[in-house]
Amino acid sequence: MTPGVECAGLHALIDRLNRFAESRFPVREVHAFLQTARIPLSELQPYIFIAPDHYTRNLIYKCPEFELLLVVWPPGQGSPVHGHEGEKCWARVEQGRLRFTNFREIPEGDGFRLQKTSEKIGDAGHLDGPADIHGVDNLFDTLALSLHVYSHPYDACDIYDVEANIKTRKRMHYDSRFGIPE
Ligand code: CSS
Ligand code: FE2
Repeated sequence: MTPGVECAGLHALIDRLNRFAESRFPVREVHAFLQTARIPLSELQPYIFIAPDHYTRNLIYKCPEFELLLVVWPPGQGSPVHGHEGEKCWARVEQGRLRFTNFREIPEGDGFRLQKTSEKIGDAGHLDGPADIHGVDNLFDTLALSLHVYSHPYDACDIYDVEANIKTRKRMHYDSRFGIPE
């Protein structure tokens, strides 16, 4: 194994995440681990479901404490700006490149406005998070894959209209679960 690489393979990753769950996902340790863990693309292959007109959410593992997803981003596709419900959320680019744009809510009158706080383009190996309010897009001409750890699992989030400064609730669904399309 390459020096500094802590685990190689989905099975070992999930084992380790289950151990982190016992200590409620300590952010620094989990972050450091996710920066070094490597998953062969061949192990992600069963979870790659491509829809030309939206990104797909593909569940790899789920327990009460966390879920692990592979998100598949065709060229030109992205997420709306969304919140992460105060959860601990990481996304790691496994293939291709993604843009991560972070925002925060600034109270204004009875409502809020969104302020952009940072923007980063990540290549394979880039780890984003823990995320709060952000948008993710694939601006590039190759398929991008990212591995997401959410603690705890969540199935609804706020979607922001950045121009109008409003947010709405959106329920999320999986495009596939455990390698089987929905
Ligand atoms: N949070 C989005 C992907 S961008 S991190 C989702 O789970 O659909
Ligand atoms: Fe997100």
